[in-house]
Amino acid sequence: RQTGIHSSEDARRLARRSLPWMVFDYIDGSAGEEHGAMLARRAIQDIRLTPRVLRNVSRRELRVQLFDKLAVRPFGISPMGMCNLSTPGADLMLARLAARDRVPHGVSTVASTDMETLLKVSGGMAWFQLYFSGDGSGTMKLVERARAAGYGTLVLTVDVPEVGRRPRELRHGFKMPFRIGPRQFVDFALHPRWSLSTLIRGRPQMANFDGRDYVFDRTESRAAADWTTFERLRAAWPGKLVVKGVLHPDDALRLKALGADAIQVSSHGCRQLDAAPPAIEALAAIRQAVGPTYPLFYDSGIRSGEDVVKAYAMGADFVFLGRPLLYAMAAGGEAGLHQLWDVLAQEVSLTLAQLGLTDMAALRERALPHNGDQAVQAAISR
Ligand code: HOC
Repeated sequence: RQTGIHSSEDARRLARRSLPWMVFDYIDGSAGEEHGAMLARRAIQDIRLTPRVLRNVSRRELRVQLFDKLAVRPFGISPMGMCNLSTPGADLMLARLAARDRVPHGVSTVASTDMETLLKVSGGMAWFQLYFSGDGSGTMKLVERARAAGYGTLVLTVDVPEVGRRPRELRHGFKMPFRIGPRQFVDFALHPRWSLSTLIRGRPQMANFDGRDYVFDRTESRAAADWTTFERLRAAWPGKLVVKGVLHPDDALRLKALGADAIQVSSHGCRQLDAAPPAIEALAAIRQAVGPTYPLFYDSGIRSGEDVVKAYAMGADFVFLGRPLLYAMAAGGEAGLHQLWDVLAQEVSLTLAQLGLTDMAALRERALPHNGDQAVQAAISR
């Protein structure tokens, strides 16, 4: 089924039409005045990649080695809360896609489907994303549950000591899980297709977590997490531990020294701090700090295959996307998701061809702006 999605901006435009304002603004909104989100996008847009010619790029490889698995695509699925707000069954659509393309599927603490089901449906490709939550024992209960379910990788999100203020969602009275008052009622009534398909199944719930501390004044334990908390978690978790939400090279170095298996450079899609630096610039600085071989992942502001390539050029070993996938599912369900996914893969492949490269590893090795290689010039210009 054709869904009219030829770019993530197409998906966003269609999602804006189909979703209630409250849901669209929850997904689309960022912290504060959203200036940081705009700068983060601009920093990615401003990276220039110089084409190289006559290099026989007829066979191009998009597969990427990721820990002990070979991902079929060089990008994966970011953990996102309450995905089923975009369309019913969204979590399962993402899990099926992860199983098909052997890419990691971030399962959020605040997912709307339980972590056990998602691990199964993803064919073992799910990674459980952990917030420090409730009292410390709540966190450990989730860790134990993830281990019992068979998860091999934990993604610890460290950039939410408190949940960021996103005025757009607050204006609509968005809460997790949301309540339906008079304001929402009008919004839902004006979006009958979404309301009939979604609300008829009951409001999407948080399946792993009761959400008691999502509200702003009961977050003591999450805000109190410190390096000792991290060390305790590292000691308690035998599997891979990815730490997500790092922007400072010193934090990255300390996490590396304390045994994090990988760091995910991210500004949480600029949903946490309007003043955050563009995450793509932090990625280049952190790559310089941690050296060429330490695993670095990236998310925040990726909207196209060219953006994926740029993130690899700036030092990423793997890239994750969030919002565009939600837009695509809101716009066209599972068909919309597949259509955008294919667009992204085509864009990556075509970009490699333009750059005279045949695989992502070559790009990563050659394209860092500081390593002096002539194959690709990737530079941030302002
Ligand atoms: C327990 C804290 O990642 C978002 C979510 C934030 C969820 C915080 C839940 O909306 O960006």
